[in-house]
Amino acid sequence: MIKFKPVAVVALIGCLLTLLPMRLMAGWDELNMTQGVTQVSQDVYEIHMMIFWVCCVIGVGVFGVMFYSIWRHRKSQGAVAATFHESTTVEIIWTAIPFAILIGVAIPSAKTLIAMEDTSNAELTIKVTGYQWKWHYEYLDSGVNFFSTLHHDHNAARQLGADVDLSQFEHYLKEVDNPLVVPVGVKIRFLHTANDVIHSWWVSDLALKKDAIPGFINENWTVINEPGVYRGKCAELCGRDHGFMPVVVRAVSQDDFASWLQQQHAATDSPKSRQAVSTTSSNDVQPQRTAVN
Ligand SMILES: [Cu+2]
Repeated sequence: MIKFKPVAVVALIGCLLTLLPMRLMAGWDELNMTQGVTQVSQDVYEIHMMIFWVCCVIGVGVFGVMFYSIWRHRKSQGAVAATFHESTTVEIIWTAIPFAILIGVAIPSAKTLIAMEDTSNAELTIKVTGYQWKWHYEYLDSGVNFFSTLHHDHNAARQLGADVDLSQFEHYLKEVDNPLVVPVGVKIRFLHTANDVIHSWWVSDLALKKDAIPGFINENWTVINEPGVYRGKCAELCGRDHGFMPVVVRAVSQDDFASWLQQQHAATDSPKSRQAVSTTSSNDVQPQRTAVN
C-alpha cells in the first residue's frame, strides 16, 4: 500500500497552487459581491465578507479535524472505535460555540437590516412602477413622471436576424431611453409597485432590490454619495421580455438635479410635450416625457 507523508502532501498541494497560472485568478474579484457606492451597500459588503471568513474558519476547522481523525485513527494502524457517547461536556461545547457565532453574526446583520428599512426623513420620494416590460418613474414631490424603456438601438440590435455588431455597444441591453435622474447626498425614498405582474427593481451598486407587486407598495431608500450612472435590471421573471427592461440611474449634483426638474416642468408646460413625442438620447440628462395613461 502506498503511504503518503503529510509533509509531502502539503508540499504537493503548495506546488500545484503555485503553478496555477495567474491568469486563472484574473477577474477573481468579479465573482464577489459588489461594494457599491452607498453606506448601506458598504455595510452589506462588510457583513458578507465577515460571514464568508467565518464560514472559511468553520470549514477549515471541521474538515481539518475530520480528515485528521480519518487519517490518524485508521483501521490499518490498529485504531479501535471509542465507546463513549452522550458526553454532556461535548454537547454543551458544540451548542455554545454555534450559538455564539450566530449571535455574533446576527447583531451587525440586524443593525443593517433595520437601517435598510428606515425610510423616515426622506427628502425625495419616487414611485417606481413595473410594467411588461418597462419602468415608470413618478417624482411625487414635483409631479414629474416618465417611462423608461430599453434604448431603441439596443432593442433593434437584439431582434432576430438583426445584422448588428454588438461590440459597438458599451452597455449592451443595459441602456434606456430615459434614465432615472436623482440628486446625490439626498435621502431618496422609493415606492415600488407594478401594473401587471410581479417585477423587481434591482440596482446592486446602490444595494437596492425590491419586489414590485401589483396592488402593494414596497419601500426602500438610498443616499448616493458619488455622481455617476448606476445600472440594474428587473430581477423577477416577469414574462417574455423580462431580460429587456434595464434600470439606469443617473446620479447628478443637487444643482443639476434642480435645473433638470425645471426643464421637466418647462417641457410639461409646452404644447409639444402634451403630444408626448420624443427621441432623446440616453446620454441626454433630460428624460423625454411620455404620456401616462
Ligand atoms: Cu420585470
